Amino acid sequence: MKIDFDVIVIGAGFAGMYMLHRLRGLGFGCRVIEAGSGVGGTWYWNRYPGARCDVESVQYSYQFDPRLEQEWEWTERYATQPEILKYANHVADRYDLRRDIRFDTRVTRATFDDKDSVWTVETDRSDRLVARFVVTALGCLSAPNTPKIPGLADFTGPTYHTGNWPHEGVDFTGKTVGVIGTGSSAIQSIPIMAQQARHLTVFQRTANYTIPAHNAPLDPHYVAQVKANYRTMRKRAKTLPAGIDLAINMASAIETPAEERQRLYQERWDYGGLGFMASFSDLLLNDESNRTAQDFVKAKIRQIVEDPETAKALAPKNIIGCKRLCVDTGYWATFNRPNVTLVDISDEPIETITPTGLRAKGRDYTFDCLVLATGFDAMTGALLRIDIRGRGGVSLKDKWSEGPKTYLGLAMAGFPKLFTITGPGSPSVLTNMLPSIEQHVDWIADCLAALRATGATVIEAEPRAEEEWVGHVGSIADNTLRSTCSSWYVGANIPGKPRVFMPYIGGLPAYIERCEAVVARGYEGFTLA
Ligand code: NA7
Repeated sequence: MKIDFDVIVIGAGFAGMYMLHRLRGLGFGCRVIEAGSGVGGTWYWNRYPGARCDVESVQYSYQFDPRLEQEWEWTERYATQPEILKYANHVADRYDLRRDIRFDTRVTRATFDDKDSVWTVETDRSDRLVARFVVTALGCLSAPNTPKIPGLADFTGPTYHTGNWPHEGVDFTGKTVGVIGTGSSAIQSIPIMAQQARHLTVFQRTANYTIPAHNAPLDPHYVAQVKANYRTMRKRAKTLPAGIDLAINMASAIETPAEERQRLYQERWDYGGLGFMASFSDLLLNDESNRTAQDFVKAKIRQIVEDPETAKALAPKNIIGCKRLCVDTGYWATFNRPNVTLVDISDEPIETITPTGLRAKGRDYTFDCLVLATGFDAMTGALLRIDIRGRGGVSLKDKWSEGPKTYLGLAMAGFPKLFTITGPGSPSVLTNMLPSIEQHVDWIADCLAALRATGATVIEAEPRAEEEWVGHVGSIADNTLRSTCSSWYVGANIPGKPRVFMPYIGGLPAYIERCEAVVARGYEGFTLA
């Protein structure tokens, strides 16, 4: 059988780009297939106004090449989507990656051939490529969720999804706009859309927590200091659960005297960002502790939002940090604007989209443009959009009918020679994605090099190892409050999706240790042939 490539990588976001770079360095013949017209993945598609990373720019970057670290200049504490996309393009140019990436091409099917032990990858451009190995680099939040609200196709104005935003941008000046959703994408974009629109109506199903970003241009002295100490900072970050270098207060919230607790929350609030959840170490372990953080933020909402009814509706009812915490610039204060209306739809779903707006709770709302800030079919959606068939023609869809099953989020029993970068069952979305991506890519690259060195041509996760890992991922998730609410972490945002806590919550250090131990024990839990 003619083999086209040693490895086919699906996706040219940060994961696919670094995978290509590593494989090339090892002398493997590699092709990356990418649906978009450019690199960047998430940052290629999510071009909605205000899109930023919620991890600070100096940390949300590659660390594999110190020269890249030193030469790239981030301009703001939290990088904007255009700046991150520029960085991705810079990386593509700097390492001459594009010549091995096939753009504007979507993989539709990947089939394992039991006899020849190869994968055939098919695309929407009628390619049929044969590879020894396949690596998926599809991103965790890359299959946009368009809810099946009746009448959606009847809306006569433009409809935009935050996860697939027009490249030329959208100017809402003078328009009336309806926004469905109050997740991170909505929380980032609403303040900006509100400045442009004649009127903005926000339809909120679940009120969400957000912490101010206090974003600002980066101080050159701070940047110089980071650059001088990059190795130390990166190393320290890898010893912390989220792979982000930030100070975690190991005290318990509930055991800290109220006044001191308040002072610490205020300090974190003033500093801004996701580090708020590190105010105390038990916020996601203890209900009572969590409530103290909820109360702090709810008091802030009441202080900022002038209309008591709106403030009440904006106050989240969930555990803080159960759904992913958001980071904003002026979100709550936006609801003080006369041109912004909040509609609470928590008790009744939207009845229908109409040609001129939507109907909810028996009332008609009209607007010129509709924005769906309705998120993603997270973690599994992008994989399941591809018809992936393993041994004996078994489909991934069938294998995962009760929820995703992987070994380390890296590989699956029955799907030999297929690796998933930041797949379900890995720390992925609970960590800084960049170091997690690099760790996975390095693990996979080293594995392929080790197989080549030993003459092995097949690697496959063993069912027992997979089962044990899935059990472990589930049981540690059950120990935290994070698995208790209806979030995309558990697939609750997608009707009919099995409710399983998908990422590994044990933290990056424990995960890395486990991955390294697996290698040290001769790829324990894998069958090599
Ligand atoms: P999210 O966080 O999944 O938010 C989607 C929002 O859309 C959320 O408020 C949903 O309400 C709402 N939604 C979804 N479907 C509906 C329907 N049918 N009716 C009303 N409201 C709906 O996605 P984002 O894009 O904001 O952020 C994703 C991640 O990207 C984020 O966590 C960061 O990591 C970056 P719900 O909460 O499900 O009730």
